[in-house]
Amino acid sequence: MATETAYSTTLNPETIRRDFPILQQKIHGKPLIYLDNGATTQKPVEVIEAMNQYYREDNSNVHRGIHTLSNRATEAFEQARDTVAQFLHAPCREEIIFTKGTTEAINLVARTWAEQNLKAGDVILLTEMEHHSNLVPWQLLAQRKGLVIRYVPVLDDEGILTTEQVAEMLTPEVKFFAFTHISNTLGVVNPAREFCALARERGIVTLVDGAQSAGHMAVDLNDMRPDFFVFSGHKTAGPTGVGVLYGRYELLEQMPPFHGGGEMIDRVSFERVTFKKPPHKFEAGTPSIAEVIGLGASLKYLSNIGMDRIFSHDHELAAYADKHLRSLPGIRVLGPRTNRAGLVSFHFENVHAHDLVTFADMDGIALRGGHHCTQPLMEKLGLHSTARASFYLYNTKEEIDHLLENLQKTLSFFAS
Ligand code: C6P
Repeated sequence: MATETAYSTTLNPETIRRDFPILQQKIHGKPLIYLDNGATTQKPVEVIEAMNQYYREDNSNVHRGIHTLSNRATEAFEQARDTVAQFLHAPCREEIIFTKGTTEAINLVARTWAEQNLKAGDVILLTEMEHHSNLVPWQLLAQRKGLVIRYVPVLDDEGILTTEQVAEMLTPEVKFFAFTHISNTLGVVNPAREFCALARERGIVTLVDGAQSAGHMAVDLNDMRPDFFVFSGHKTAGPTGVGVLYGRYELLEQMPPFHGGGEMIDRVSFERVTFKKPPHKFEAGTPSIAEVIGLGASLKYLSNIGMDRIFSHDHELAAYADKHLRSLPGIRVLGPRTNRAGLVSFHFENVHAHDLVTFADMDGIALRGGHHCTQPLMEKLGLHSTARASFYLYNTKEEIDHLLENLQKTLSFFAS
């Protein structure tokens, strides 16, 4: 196997790896090769330290106290909101709502904006490549309210969706269009700006699922102009338990609250309640303070490296893996041949994905195997599961070479 170790980008994964303590370990006696970044990414020292510092020095509740610790915690928490707004190029900081993650953010929109604005017979447009998080909340809502769901079809293993396909399906009955920015199973990057423009021209509200994109490419909401954009902190080198809902302020102002409780109210009497303005209207109760601070630190870390450089690096690794994987006998590789985001899903006729993942683990390699929470897409493609290698800024081509060697060993084992 030829190793083409040079990188066309200026990002040096060998230096970056030093920032990630978890990568310095061995699994089954072999150096850890972490290729499950689509599920969750590893955390740099900066993030661990930021959370550590909060608990060691500033731990207190936010927005409530007048004492010094509470003021410090509130300041750090609200600074993280500024960092998120800057990171996404959001028009204003009040449009950034902290949630538990992508899943909660989508459920928030389903239970508030969509609950209030969609009526029986209205159509929600999704795509066939959506993660269950961007399917199930809409199916639950459709059942409750008599809505119709239509899906932009995935036509082949490459899975590229075109603006022509989308334009054709954005008919007058469609009131809402939700789609993933990057498919977690195919690695397709959808043209979010173009899809949002098509919907906007027709007065259709959009939600972009940025779970796989926010940590991997430059996102400019001023340019993309979605109505809602969501992502999870744990996939952007940040902690679990925190995510973001960006919502256009005009919509947020009109939406009813999601959860009721402390923090989100203006005044409460025994008879009635009035609410704070966004974003606080949607942040009931004590938030995940350390996690929000950790998220801010992760976005600063990524920004300092440069999102365009990270995307190029991820893409280069995925293109390298794609090219070499395709030379393995009996393999079926999903996703586009060009412009692939940093992940590759693949399937072998005679070896189950769970066996591939188990054998990879024996060599210290972390892959994901299964349906990747995209069961309808799998069914459409006639598959039950695939193995998936997903890359990030600390991964190297040498690691992919190890994966290829490991897969060859596994194939030989099952062939004998
Ligand atoms: N995909 C994967 O291994 P949460 O769990 O809320 O942080 O993210 C959900 C989610 C939503 N949309 C997309 C496109 C996603 O990829 C994910 C999470 C992980 O692919 C876990 S199934």
